[in-house]
Amino acid sequence: MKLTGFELRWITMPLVAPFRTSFGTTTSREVLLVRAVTEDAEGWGECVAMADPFYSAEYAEGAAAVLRDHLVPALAAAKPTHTPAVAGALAPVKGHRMAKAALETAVLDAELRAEGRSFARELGAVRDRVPCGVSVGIMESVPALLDAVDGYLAEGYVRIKLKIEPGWDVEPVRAVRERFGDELLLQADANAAYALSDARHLAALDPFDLLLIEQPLAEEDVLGHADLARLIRTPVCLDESITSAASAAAAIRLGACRIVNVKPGRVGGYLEARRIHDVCAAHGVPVWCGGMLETGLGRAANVALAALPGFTLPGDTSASGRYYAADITEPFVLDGGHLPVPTGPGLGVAPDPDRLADCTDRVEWIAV
Ligand code: NPG
Repeated sequence: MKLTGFELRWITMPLVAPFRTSFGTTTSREVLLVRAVTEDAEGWGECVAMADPFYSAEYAEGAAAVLRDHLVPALAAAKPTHTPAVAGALAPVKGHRMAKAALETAVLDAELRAEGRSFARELGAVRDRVPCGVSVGIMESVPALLDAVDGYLAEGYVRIKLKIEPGWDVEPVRAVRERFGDELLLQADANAAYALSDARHLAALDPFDLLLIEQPLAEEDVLGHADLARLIRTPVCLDESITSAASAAAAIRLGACRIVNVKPGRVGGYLEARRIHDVCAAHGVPVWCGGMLETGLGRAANVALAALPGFTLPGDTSASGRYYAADITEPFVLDGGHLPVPTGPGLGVAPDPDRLADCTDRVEWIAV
């Protein structure tokens, strides 16, 4: 593998409907894409950083800056001959895992495309399709929420995740449970909107048999999650707090989570995501694949990861149409509540050139 250069590409994708979480409302996804060009192939990585630093400290313009000024130069100097060497070359740069993940994914995609191997095979996938859940944003009213959930269930989604925040938690969860019954796989995601002093209030979710409550407390508050886990019956799942395999191992040992949401972009890439899967599997901790409103590029890699054996819960790997009227790749379409795991070389999908041109705001080339 000989690197020629990297393209940073900013695209804007309007959402089919606004998506509200405890940290804000998104109406349009601004995505930073990285294209790696080698002598033999090209590959794509999608940076999951949002436009603003409200979900995490990282944000898209910051990711672009660290890629341009630090990460790409570090890679150019290290001249890695294969992808597993990339993380080591980038390690002197602290943090910036979303930027690192995009870079490593682009290099991995190029390497696998050149060798004719798929992401799924490389990561160790054991399934050819994965069951899909859907994340349902905070709504104006409970009737509007029930209509939205009804629509997603009609499309075939096998699990519903409700975004919650103080003032929008017990009532919507109760309404969905009562309307759709005990069989529905249901979970809630707080995106760090609560404090440990809310434990009694969160215990009011216990009767609704949620699969899990995701990231109720702040990202840094792993001990708080361990305390909370002793005060509520709903299993605690960590998202934002899990930044690496080491942090996953520590959280499990502390009793801070019984389930882990693995987001490759948040942890520095698919190879680290696989290590988190391995750590969790060794401890009997189920994992599932999270989502960050990815385009078809990021979705393809997530679906491949979700096909690993320890991913025993449905992920936020929804169809392209959940967020985008027109994806930049062939759309991922739900089939009986599942998405097919791509089998072609690399990610197994590629952007449609016209569609990509239509949504591109800016392109920058960095030779190495
Ligand atoms: O289906 O891609 C998806 C999105 C699922 O709810 C989802 N993601 O906190 O997990 C999350 C949330 C999120 C969205 C986080 C956007 C950050 C940005």
